[in-house]
Amino acid sequence: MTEATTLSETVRVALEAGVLSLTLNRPDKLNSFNEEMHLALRAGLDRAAADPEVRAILLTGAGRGFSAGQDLGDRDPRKGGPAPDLGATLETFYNPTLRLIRSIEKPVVCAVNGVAAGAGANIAFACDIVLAAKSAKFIQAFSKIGLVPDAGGSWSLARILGEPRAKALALLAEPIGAETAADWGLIWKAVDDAALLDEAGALAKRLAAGPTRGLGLTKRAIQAAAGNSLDAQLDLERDLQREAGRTADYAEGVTAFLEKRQPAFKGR
Ligand code: T3D
Repeated sequence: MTEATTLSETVRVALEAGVLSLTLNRPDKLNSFNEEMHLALRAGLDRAAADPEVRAILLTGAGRGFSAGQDLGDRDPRKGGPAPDLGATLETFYNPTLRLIRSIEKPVVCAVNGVAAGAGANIAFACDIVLAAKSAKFIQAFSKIGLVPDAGGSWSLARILGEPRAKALALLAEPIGAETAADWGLIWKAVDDAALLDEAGALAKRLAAGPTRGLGLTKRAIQAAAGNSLDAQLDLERDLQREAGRTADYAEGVTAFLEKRQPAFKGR
């Protein structure tokens, strides 16, 4: 395993077997986001996008929580001064991260190791495959402090759950457990706490050994589907399949099938 050089301890970064692990690391604050952690996570995601050695990303949290969203200590009204421009903080910090997670054409696996609240929950929901420890909880905490769901939450909750459940979660800020989140289709699955990191790590390694370009194009196709007509999606599939069909991994996949052996994909 190579430890990447990082300017901040707020996100631990490690590369092993093509998997870049990004571990949110402010455990005494339940990995809530301050500016330093935002920038460190963004740097990790930028590296994941650019580095051909990285073929899958694993996002998790250190300690007993995944992330409690925004660090409210940085928003303390008792310190005085004008109200913060939260639109600006979304534009500067949260939105670029959300856009990166969705646009990186490599699988992003999320291992939710404990409570995920506010933007912490919605960052998890933006990832491609989400596993959660059975003890983990997801909370749309925003309404408790007078805010609206952000970090893509109003979009992902409404799309995944439909309005009735999305509104109830957002308006009531009641926690739901990992098994309910899995039953409702918010995450891929809930696993025993002790098995979470092994299972998520194995899944990320499996994806990292896969046909990276094809997996990335698959991500693009599925994300485009909700906004496309069937006609537009069929056109997109044609174009993406043309691209996938020109990859070395496609040739390797078919050759391996014909030779009755396992393929050795190179991510090209
Ligand atoms: O501001 C902008 O830029 C706009 C963007 C907003 C995005 C958002 O995410 S808004 C939503 C912010 N998050 C919350 O409102 C959640 C606040 N936290 C909680 O409700 C609870 O902590 C949890 C339900 C997540 C967990 O509860 P519990 O009982 O398991 O833990 P705890 O005791 O509340 O927290 C443990 C420690 O973490 C505690 O510190 P202490 O007392 O041991 O020194 C607590 O203060 C700290 N902590 C938890 N969440 C945050 C936090 N510190 C700062 N900011 C937090 N969000």
